[in-house]
Amino acid sequence: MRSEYPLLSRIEGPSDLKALKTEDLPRLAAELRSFIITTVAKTGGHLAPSLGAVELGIALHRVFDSPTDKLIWDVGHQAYTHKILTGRRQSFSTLRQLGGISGFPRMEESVHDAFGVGHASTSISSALGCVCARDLAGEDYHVVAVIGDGSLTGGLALEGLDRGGELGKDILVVLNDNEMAISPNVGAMARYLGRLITTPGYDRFRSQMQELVKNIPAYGGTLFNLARRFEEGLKHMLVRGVLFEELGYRYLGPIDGHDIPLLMDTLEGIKGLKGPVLLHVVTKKGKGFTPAEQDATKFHGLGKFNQNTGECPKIEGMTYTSVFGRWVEERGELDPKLVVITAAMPDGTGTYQFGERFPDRFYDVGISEGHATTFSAGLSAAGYHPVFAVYSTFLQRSYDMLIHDICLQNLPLLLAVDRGGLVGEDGPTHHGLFDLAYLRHIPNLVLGAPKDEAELVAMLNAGADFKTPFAIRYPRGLGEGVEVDWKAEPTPIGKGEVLREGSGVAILALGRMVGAVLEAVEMLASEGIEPTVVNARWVKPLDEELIADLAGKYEHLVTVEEGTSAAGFGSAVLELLAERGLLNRCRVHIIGIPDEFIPHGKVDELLKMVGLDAVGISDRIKEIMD
Ligand SMILES: Cc1ncc(C[n+]2csc(CCOP(=O)(O)OP(=O)(O)O)c2C)c(N)n1
Repeated sequence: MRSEYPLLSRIEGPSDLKALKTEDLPRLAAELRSFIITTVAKTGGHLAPSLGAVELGIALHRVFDSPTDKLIWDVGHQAYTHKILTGRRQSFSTLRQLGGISGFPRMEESVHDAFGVGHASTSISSALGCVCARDLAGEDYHVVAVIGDGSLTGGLALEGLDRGGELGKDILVVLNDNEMAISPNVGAMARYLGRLITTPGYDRFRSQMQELVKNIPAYGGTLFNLARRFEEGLKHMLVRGVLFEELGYRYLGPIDGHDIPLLMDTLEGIKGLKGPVLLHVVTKKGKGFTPAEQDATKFHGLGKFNQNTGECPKIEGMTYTSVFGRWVEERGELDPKLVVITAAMPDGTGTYQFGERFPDRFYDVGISEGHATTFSAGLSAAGYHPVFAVYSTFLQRSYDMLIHDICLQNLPLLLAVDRGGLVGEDGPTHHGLFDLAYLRHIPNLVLGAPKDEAELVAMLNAGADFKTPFAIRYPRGLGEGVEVDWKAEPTPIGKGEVLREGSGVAILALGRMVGAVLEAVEMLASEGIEPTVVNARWVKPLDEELIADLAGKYEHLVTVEEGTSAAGFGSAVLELLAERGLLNRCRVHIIGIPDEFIPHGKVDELLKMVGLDAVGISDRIKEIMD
């Protein structure tokens, strides 16, 4: 630790924090900010959320006794201060790197990470579970859920809030309100929170009114009583946090979330209270780093950047996301019924420009993937053409809605499933590895994965006639650099593409694995192995005739996919061949993601680790041919 962090360098755990003088804590906050900025500039990470929660992290660890008291961070992208104060200062430089510490709290990483996170809106429910376990066991400790205003709009958070109010047990919910999700927060709850911050205080109003009526001599008493009744009605309009109060929480705040003494005093006071408490703190996302304060969306989560200017390295070429974004914009021009839905990810899914151009046909519904899916179903049932753009990992939240509200009713929609496959540094909470498995068995759904960005457009064109539920999954990051024809003929549904004829072994590859397989095949040439290579394109419907034909001709059929080996594309091939009685002639080998959670790291490193890079694939084929 360099001497520029004289206070921080003394902190190996919460007890060292407690040993500091209170008046030194603002200086510690400044050191933490500088340390976070310097590190994240090199590693990438969730900068703006964490800069906004520095004082909150300090105050919580000063007042509560982690790990006995449980601090549960929602999403966990704002928890860098918590990590640094709980023994991970020295390893912080390994943030999000392969083998290094995670960007999110993880129970296996530290006893201070009371719950593992990455997806939004889980904190209140998991905290309530801890609360009930504590009470059942007759133990005595505090449980605190820290949730952002964006995450509070998620249905799961509202369910947790509801249960917490009903149970009436001791729990503290700290609402970290910076008026932002990744983009500006949306929804009626966000509007309500905004009013709490800006409306004049109810308490002040009440005392002013009492003073007023008491000073009228003859009628003072009657008026006072009348006023009290009037007040009950007014309370609903003016009392701060009445929504939370009515749900059963004692609402405190809003208070300045950057004022450490105020935070500490308030938290100390809350420790003595019984029942559910909601403390509303107001923070500034990106606090202390001007570029992040000015553009909190860009600095929400990012790769390396210049810590002096905030500039990020330029990306050359188009990403799959940007190709989809441009396609949907062009299609919106041609199809007046096309509507686009995002769940709090207009930038991440590339739909932002569509929203700018067609605001009437664009819905950012906040962190509510389940709602987004059923909302799309409603739009579809009423004759519109919904395109729901969503990350694979977050679509997991919509599983029942996909079955019950979309596919069972056979309602046409286009699901643009972004971030399918390994996503890199965000790690296991964010990899999109389960989608092929959780989508392919749903009746009526068409499911494809393009080999490159040109095929993405052709597949989108195939889904754009809105005849059936239609999902296209594509990876994070740059495309393959091929030219895109925006008017491409629709990819024929259920038809694979033979890319190369060989002998002995046929490889069916899906999505960006096609490129890796073609590279592997080049390596195999020197070994005298000449596989046939097929771009499978569709997981559902499969190109049954092509696959059956290959099974008749080749001794080995290898499937390669960037998704779980269990229940994915390879399994579909295996099921088909078993059903047709073709497995006695041909052996099927499934290359995919093993039955384990894949850690964080660079995508290339992870692909190598799981054997899905060209070398790994060619080694497997060699083994098979031996
Ligand atoms: C279920 C789910 N949907 C979407 C996301 C992506 N996401 C990560 S953080 C975030 C915004 C969270 O906003 P808020 O809770 O207010 O925290 P802040 O970043 O403002 O501190 C979103 C949409 C997610 N992590 N989980």
